[in-house]
Amino acid sequence: MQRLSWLLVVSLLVLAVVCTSNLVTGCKAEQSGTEPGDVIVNSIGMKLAYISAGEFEMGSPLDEEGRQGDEFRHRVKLTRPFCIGVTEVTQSQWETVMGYNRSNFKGESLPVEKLSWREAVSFCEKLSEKEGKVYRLPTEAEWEYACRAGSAGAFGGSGNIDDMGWYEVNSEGRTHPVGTKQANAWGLYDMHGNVSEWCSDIYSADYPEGAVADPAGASEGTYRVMRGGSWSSFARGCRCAARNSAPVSYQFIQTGFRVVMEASE
Ligand SMILES: [Ca+2]
Repeated sequence: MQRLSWLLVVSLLVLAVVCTSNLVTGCKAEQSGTEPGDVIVNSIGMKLAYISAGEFEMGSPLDEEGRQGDEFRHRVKLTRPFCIGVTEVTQSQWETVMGYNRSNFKGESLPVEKLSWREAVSFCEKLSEKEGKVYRLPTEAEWEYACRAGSAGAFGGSGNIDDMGWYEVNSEGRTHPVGTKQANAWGLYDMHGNVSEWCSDIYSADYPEGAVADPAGASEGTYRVMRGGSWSSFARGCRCAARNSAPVSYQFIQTGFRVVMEASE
């Protein structure tokens, strides 16, 4: 009888360990993302989509309408998966982390704007400390990969800028709450228009001539990249491949950002 009791206790212990490890595995998968489309939510309510490593054609074809000379098409490989903000950083999220809000158009769910590249980097550093994860600005290549979400055309998603973004024709001269136009194929909103978005790269008009892996921009220079166009841009400035840049201290009422959280592989 005593042996039976011991067997029962041991069995229950084994069962408990198995159940706990399953829970931990499930929780980890939920937190770090396992496949494209998986969305996690951090402590300030920011949603981030898991993006797999992969390859794509960065830049535009010669016959794309509105094309500029700094969009040389070349093969880019991204060797690491990453999580990227499903939306631009909102004023509510910004204020929670930074304690102030200088945006021109005021509203909790509006994208934060009128912030310098340096301030965007500072936000990422503070958020990293708060969350215990590595947050940073996307590289220009990560940004375009995420914007295209598998599309080779001028615009992601439906391919129609009017469906996808707030820009000069439909914005009525202001920003709009994030996530109110259609998402692209990877569930990301406002990659075209609303606010243009700071990236980490130092801008260079010359892309690499051949295939590259994990490009991170020029090694020297004073201009940082901004992507996606804004509420005040024409359609051509909102294309996946369209590039813009400004010095690190400049603040525009057209420019905000979204974050990348580094993902476990
Ligand atoms: Ca945008």
